[in-house]
Amino acid sequence: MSHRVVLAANAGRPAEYPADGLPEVAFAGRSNVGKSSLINALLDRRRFARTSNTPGRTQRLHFYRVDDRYYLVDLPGYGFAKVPIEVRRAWGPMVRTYLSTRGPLVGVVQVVDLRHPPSREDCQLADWLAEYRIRHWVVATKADKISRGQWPAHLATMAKGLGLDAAAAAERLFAVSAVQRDNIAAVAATIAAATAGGMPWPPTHPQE
Ligand SMILES: Nc1nc2c(ncn2[C@@H]2O[C@H](COP(=O)(O)OP(=O)(O)OP(=O)(O)O)[C@@H](O)[C@H]2O)c(=O)[nH]1
Ligand SMILES: [Mg+2]
Repeated sequence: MSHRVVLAANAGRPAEYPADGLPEVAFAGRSNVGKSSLINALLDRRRFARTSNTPGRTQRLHFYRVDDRYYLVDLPGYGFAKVPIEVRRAWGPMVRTYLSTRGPLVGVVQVVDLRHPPSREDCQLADWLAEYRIRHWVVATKADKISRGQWPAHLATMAKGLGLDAAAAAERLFAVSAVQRDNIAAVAATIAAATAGGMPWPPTHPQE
């Protein structure tokens, strides 16, 4: 299915965010982890959200309006040593301001690398999302880079590191490949349900 996608805003501060009140889902994670590639895969676009081999390319909040129904927001990445220090300093306030104040935000997709255990910053982001009581999915990407047989063990490490119990992991943790499109449809369906208001939050099972 082809979506109508518009880059509606490239924002640094709240005054620059869209003001039409459409629901939105944001994508957060380490620089170069594959956030923009995941957004492109979800939108079925090859190069809509800008991807690159240069870490830290996405340094503002990019609001993509989809079918005039909701936004996907590409947040700046964190924690890459090659990103200039002034960019790294700006990241925390920019993202925290967004997460703590954004009314139309219905959930955050935390993008992590399936190959590696979560970093300290990944855990910090998960903590912030819990603190702000924001709906939270974990998408472990680049799954094509390890064999399928290794996925369950890597997913278990990810769940444990980010404090997801078995029920939460079953519901909210996905292994995907943006390149091979593994599980992209499942993530797209989850986002569609959330932006249509069809999912209760907090989830019904107790959280750790
Ligand atoms: N093999 C493989 N490579 C991927 C996948 N997703 C992204 N990549 C590659 O990872 C690199 C970074 O991808 P981006 O989507 O630009 O990452 P990002 O998180 O948006 O990075 P910043 O904007 O710098 O924060 C690119 O070279 C992508 O082609 C995937 O699922 N599989
Ligand atoms: Mg990007």
